[in-house]
Amino acid sequence: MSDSTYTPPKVWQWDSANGGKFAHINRPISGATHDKELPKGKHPFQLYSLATPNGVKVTILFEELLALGIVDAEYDAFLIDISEGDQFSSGFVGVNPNSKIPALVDNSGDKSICIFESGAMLLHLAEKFDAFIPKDSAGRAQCLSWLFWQMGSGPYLGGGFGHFYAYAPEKFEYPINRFAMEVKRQLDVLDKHLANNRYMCGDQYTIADIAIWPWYGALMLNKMYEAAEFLQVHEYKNLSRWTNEINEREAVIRGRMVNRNWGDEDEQLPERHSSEDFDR
Ligand SMILES: N[C@@H](CCC(=O)N[C@@H](CS)C(=O)NCC(=O)O)C(=O)O
Repeated sequence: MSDSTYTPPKVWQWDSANGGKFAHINRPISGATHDKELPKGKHPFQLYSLATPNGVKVTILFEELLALGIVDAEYDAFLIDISEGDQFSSGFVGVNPNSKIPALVDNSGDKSICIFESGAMLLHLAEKFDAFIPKDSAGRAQCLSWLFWQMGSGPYLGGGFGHFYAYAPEKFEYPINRFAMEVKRQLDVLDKHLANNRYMCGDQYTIADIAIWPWYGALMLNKMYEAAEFLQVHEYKNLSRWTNEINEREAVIRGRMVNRNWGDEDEQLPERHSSEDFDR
């Protein structure tokens, strides 16, 4: 059953050569590795990000707000290449001491506000523009429950399942089994909920959908870890219906492109400074 003969030493040691695909950027210490200011554009919001699922949540919300005609939600999106260590610049760490994309600066008021954690950004923007969040307290509580569900559950999919299934230097049965079990359970939670709800909060499309779709929708569409067959995602019919509906939204198509610097050329927009950038 066990693949491993590893016996932990009394004291953990940092072995920088043994961390899998991201070994070269992972460190057991926080803080900046080099001095570099962040670039700044002209819009009220400055986003520093990459088109991973956590980054895409925020660009989808910006594009949805702009699609509603909310021009005050204009933003500049600068590329942070995490494989190059851009998240460890002094400028980035100044906005997000946790050195992870996305990081956002809201310059729309008298004072600049720095925000880190994608869920905090979704809530900040939804409240600021009074959009994509239910107004009644029961609906709002439901929306926040699913938003925080995603923030708590996503790491089992990404850091757990995804890491051991796709990125670890070797395939180990124990962690792949453990996290595949948990991810299947999560998919079933979503599927059962969506059997009776068009979106996560009933008929209203909200930041809960915007948080969940980039992770679980991408998995359903086989755009994540190439794990659709392994996890038999076609079994989750309601989740599949929801995934496909959101996948067709114009703002979602745009949001997925922003800060993407890999894959199909016509699906990439590494930096975004205007709606016209999508037409070039
Ligand atoms: N809980 C955070 C997670 C952010 C996160 O894990 N970002 C990853 C990319 S998806 C990252 O920047 N990794 C770089 C690193 O770990 O050095 C959020 O939702 O904002």
